[in-house]
Amino acid sequence: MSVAIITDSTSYIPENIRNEFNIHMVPLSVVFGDSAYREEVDITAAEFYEKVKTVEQLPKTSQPSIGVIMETIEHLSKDYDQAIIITLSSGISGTYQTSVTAKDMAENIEVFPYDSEISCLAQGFYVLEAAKLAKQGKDAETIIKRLDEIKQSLRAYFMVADLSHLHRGGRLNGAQAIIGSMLQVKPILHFEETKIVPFEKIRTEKKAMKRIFQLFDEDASTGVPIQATIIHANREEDANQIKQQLESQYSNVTVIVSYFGPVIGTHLGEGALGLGWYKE
Ligand code: MYR
Repeated sequence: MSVAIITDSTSYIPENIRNEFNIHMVPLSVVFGDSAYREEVDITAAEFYEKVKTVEQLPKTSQPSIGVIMETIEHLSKDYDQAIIITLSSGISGTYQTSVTAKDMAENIEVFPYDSEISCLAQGFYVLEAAKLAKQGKDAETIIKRLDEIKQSLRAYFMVADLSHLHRGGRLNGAQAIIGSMLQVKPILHFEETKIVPFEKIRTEKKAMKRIFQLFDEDASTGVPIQATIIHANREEDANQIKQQLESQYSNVTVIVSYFGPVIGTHLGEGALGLGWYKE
């Protein structure tokens, strides 16, 4: 049984790793005025954070069309029996739902849409594990069982410099009543049942990071091997410093530095930071 692994671009797995692990990618886009840019194809994260400073009207984002997803699947159906499409959370984008439609339309290949219920490299953890297992010859059902196991221990918390981006894009749930006061603070955010909700209201970034490290310590201090990612929106130096700090504090922890690319960056704004991890 040969299984193709497809991800959308928001897992932000660098091209060389995608090529190495035979991972296929369908891009989401950022739209500035009338011009759409497919992230990771037409625009890099660095270019995006530069461009956004120069425009009056903030960009919008769009999911891949059914046509693009079908094209990818049809191409893969020549060489594979099954395909798993691992998408960003269904509560923040229609990409998962479009993959479900693609499953129904696909011929000559069995398609399995998988809702990561998260995004960025935390979603990428599912993709990398799936690619590893597919290479070992495992079938889609076995791979999905393993992804569900990862979901049991996967946790991710993040914070933004300015909540108004998330609020404007309509991707912040459960905060309507306190949104006015929350714009002044740095709440820790996380995903609950596929949607972004505030986890705790904290006044400063320093205290918010301290609390995120405390949450991380609950798992890291047990000594089990942990794969983590620190994700940043144009603040690589801080992210590298956090990686060093965590890896020197815990011998059981490996941290990958990753980034909020153009699509996710549109909704979080520059300066966001997140920490995600799972028990390997
Ligand atoms: C679309 O237009 O379909 C894409 C919408 C993307 C919304 C992104 C909202 C922020 C996600 C934060 C992920 C943090 C993961 C650690």
